[in-house]
Amino acid sequence: MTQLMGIVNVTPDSFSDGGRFLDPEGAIEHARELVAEGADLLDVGGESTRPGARAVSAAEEIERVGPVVEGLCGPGAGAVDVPVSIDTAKAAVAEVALDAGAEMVNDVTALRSDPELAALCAERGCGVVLMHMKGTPRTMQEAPEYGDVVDEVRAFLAERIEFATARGIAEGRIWVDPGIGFGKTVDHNLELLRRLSELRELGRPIVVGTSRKSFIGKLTGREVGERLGGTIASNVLALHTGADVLRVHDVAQVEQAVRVAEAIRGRGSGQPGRAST
Ligand code: HH2
Repeated sequence: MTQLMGIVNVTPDSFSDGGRFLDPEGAIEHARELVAEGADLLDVGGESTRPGARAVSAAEEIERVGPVVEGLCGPGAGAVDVPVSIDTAKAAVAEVALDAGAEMVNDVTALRSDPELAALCAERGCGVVLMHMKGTPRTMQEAPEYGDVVDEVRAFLAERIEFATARGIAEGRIWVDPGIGFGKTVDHNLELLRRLSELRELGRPIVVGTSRKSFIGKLTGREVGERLGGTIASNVLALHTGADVLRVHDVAQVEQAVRVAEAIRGRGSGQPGRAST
């Protein structure tokens, strides 16, 4: 059953919702709405990865996400009953979030930027999302080139799985993600979405994040706030070609689309399932 990962950006500059949920109460309220709409897990992030975004110190990131993860993981009234993932590449941030009750680390650099992060994840036994990115957020959209994009992404993810397991992270805790929009042209993104099933050879659940991304804008001419149709189309097709987890902003709308798509595919009862991280 496809799971929906609701996006909770606690940033001033995320590409689609920067500044909307910068105060902890607002972010917690928004996250609770996403759960009510059908999110199976929440991904809380305190640093934008959009091209050109300002780098944030660990202290600043902790200040943003710490209270939100604490609020969502309880024991207070704001707590949710779905797992919380922390979207960070920094061990210091991940540690605070895991201490507060997060169960998963979503690292868009696939354990390449902070040498401490793999050991922390191994020690805590948390889930880990390993995402493909070519270059860094600052440079990634400068004419990215691949031989065969799917082969390269698959080889990269296979190497990162090996890296993670060699450092003591249980393979069963790892999810992989082709990193839609991270160092890819529109055609690279489309090729990856079309051939997602080839990443199934890795034997790990596949996360896909297309929500409101610029390739949808380039294909449709729509501004970031008007990309729901393209977001739904790309998520429905991603689930058809092999995605297990869809990372989205618009949970209610994508959840409805996923239910119908799954019913047509005959892949489940149409009821969203609970996440197991
Ligand atoms: N995309 C974004 C951030 N984190 N993590 C995974 N695993 N996969 C993704 O595709 C992915 C991700 C970018 O989206 P968003 O969080 O909305 O924007 P920003 O990075 O500007 O906060």
